[in-house]
Amino acid sequence: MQQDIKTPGPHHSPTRIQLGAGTTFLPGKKDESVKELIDHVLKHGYVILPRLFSETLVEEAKEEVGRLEKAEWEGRRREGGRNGFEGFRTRRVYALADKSRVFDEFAINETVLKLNDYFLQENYLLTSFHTVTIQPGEKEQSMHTDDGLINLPRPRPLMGIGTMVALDPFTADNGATTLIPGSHLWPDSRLPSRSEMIPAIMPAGSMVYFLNTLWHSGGANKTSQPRRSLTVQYCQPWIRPIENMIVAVGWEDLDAIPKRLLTLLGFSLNEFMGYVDGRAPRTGVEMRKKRLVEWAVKQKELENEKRRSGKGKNESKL
Ligand SMILES: O=C(O)CCC(=O)C(=O)O
Repeated sequence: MQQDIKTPGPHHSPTRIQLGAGTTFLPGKKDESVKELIDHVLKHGYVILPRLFSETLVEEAKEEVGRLEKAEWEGRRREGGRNGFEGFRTRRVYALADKSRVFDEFAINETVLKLNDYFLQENYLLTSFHTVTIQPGEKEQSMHTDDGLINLPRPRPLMGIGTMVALDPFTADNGATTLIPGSHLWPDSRLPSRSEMIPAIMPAGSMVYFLNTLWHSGGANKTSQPRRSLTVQYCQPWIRPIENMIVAVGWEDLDAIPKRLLTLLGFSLNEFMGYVDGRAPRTGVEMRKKRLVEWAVKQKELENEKRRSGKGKNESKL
């Protein structure tokens, strides 16, 4: 694999584009088929992609969300998240890429990737992929930008893209994502107010696609039905350590590593950044280890079973 690794060299970057006083980015390839969508995002900071996903896929996804929520939430004392940001009446199933193959299409949709190819730099990454089910009675989430933890002044480089996929229709009453059109252009000195927010009303199967510098929030659910959705978020390719320390280090005996070093290696959180399945990375690693051991035992049993039945066949031939 060595030959695939490029050495750092001079960057022949295109000219950086600045959007108002809020956002800058290096434009990538502009596919003609998404030109109008790109123009909408440049002007408003977001675009709604109506009925991007088929009814069949949406139905399958809703069923799978139901299955995962049942597995993860039944018997829990909490009705929803651990804090106001997660939403006390909002259920999230994290690590979708690990738990099911039903959601894959939502992360690699051609139109979305074409938009990303323009707004993000080559080799961008998936940074968040989970369900967001806003249950009846949930309040509005606090207004935020998804790059809020990155302490750089505006206009600031675009760190990533956020998307919300409506599995149920998003309405003004059921908790549709609310956003402030044009707020990706604002300087740091301008703060958002609720009165400026509009709901991203869209039919099931649609997506709202937005820049990380856009002010938005989950809406309040005033209906009697949950608002089911997925969030798929992408980030710039350089938002990561040079060596992937978490994979580079064997997990067999992490306790042998000094705690301070473990923190530096990334077995730690920055606010909530760095979570694994919504938990601290060490907890995530222990879960994965347990699963690997169970898998290895099962493999061994299957091998033994095969050997036994093979032997049985030979015996019957004799
Ligand atoms: O649920 C939504 O509509 C938005 C959620 C959101 O912005 C977030 O959790 O960061």
